[in-house]
Amino acid sequence: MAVDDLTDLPGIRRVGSGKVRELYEVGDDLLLVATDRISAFDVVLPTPIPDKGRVLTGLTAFWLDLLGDTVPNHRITSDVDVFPEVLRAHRDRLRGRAMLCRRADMVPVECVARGYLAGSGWKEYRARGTVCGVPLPEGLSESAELPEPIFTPATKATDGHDENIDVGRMAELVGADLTATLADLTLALYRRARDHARERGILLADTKFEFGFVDGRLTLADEVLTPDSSRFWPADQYASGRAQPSLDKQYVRDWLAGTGWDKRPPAPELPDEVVARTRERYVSAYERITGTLLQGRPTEGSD
Ligand code: Q0T
Repeated sequence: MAVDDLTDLPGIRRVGSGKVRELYEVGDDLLLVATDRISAFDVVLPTPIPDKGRVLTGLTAFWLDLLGDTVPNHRITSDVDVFPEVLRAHRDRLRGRAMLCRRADMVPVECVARGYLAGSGWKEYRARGTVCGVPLPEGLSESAELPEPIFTPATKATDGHDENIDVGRMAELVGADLTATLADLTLALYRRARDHARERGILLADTKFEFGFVDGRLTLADEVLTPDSSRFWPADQYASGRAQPSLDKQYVRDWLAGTGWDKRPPAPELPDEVVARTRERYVSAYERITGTLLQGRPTEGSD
């Protein structure tokens, strides 16, 4: 069965589109929809991963429940049965994948917390001994755990990529008080999530939060602590001094690398086995983190 990519909900205005998500306007509110699309090496692949959208929306909902006493969030509901009447015709397509949210006045900075040295953090550290201008001890190796988690804000550059900034620059953009508040909040959320994940055998290397204001109150928005906004590493395979395998995408990355694809679109179609194994990675990440089965998951062979 071809998996529906949810880029069109007839009669509902689409107000945003990302590599793997869609944003719709519903009255005064927004509907955030996670599709089954997957990206690798910054390119959206032509082959969807069944259940990926439900895994990501389910993980966001789980973390919002866990972290709800630290900060208010934008969620109204992810229960399609109580969505507004205008969405009734789309209920079955949206079930499990969509979250109805309050519209927020977004803070134009991505709030990143890092507990380990990976990605752009490792690159900057290797070049300058700092991450987002924060000086770090000498001699850290790739993927090393930092002495303390650090706040490393970023802005969306015009090319769509993230550009790391230092907190001084963030203060120029949004003010010193909000910068200090968001740094503290980001680190508090990171620590709680990191501790939860670690108890379940998963290292949360880093994660990105987005905040906004709803009725003047600071509010956590966007997707939260998903594999698309975070680096999750299997704890039992962790060793510093090298890049870590990704909990979710490693199988896809390894297969793509083995094809000799040059990382320019279009990417090759994924074979069924790569799709099945990657889907299993997402579903088992969900089940490990939440301690519950993904509701309504079809049994093997029934689809
Ligand atoms: C947003 C106002 O568009 C986005 O992803 C692509 C589909 C991300 N994004 C979210 C917002 C949100 C949220 N979440 C909100 N509650 N209020 N804007 C803007 N961009």
